[in-house]
Amino acid sequence: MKTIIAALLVLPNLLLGEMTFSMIKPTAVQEQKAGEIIAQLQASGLRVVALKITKMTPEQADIFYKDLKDKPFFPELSKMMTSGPVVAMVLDGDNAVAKTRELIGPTDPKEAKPTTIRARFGKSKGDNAIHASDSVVSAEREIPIFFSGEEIFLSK
Ligand code: DAT
Ligand code: MG
Repeated sequence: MKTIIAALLVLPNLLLGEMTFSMIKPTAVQEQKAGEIIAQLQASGLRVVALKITKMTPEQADIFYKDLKDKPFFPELSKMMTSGPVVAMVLDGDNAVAKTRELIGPTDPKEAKPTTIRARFGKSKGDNAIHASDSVVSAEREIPIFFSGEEIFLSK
């Protein structure tokens, strides 16, 4: 019985791989950098399985950044994230969460390796070109804020 339950838990991961949520922020979208950023993600083997251009509402920003609501920079962050369209996506692949975090670099572009997306396209600690989920649990929370199941295309 235990073996069957374990197999059922492992099976979706074998079939689907790991998914993460990523979002290109308004300044990078405005500067027409979305194509280059997505190309860099795909070049590392991540698969784009959902994609949309959309504008976040302040209510969505409250939900999305719920853990940062009490931070002094939250009002500025919300204003920036709702200032123009974002490009939201779901990425699928082996270790998609850690791989995407590695590719984007640390929060502050000034501290990021030159080849990372934040070093290449980020302006500042807040306006840092791209978001990516920091864990599988975060990805599972963030993906449904932007995508319904029908908008995610996992078949190979
Ligand atoms: P990350 O996006 O690297 O996961 P985070 O989750 O700590 O970083 O914060 C979410 C976003 O909030 C981050 O991309 C930019 C903004 N932010 C974080 N710390 C900040 C700070 N000290 N000043 C301004 N903006 C900040
Ligand atoms: Mg984060």
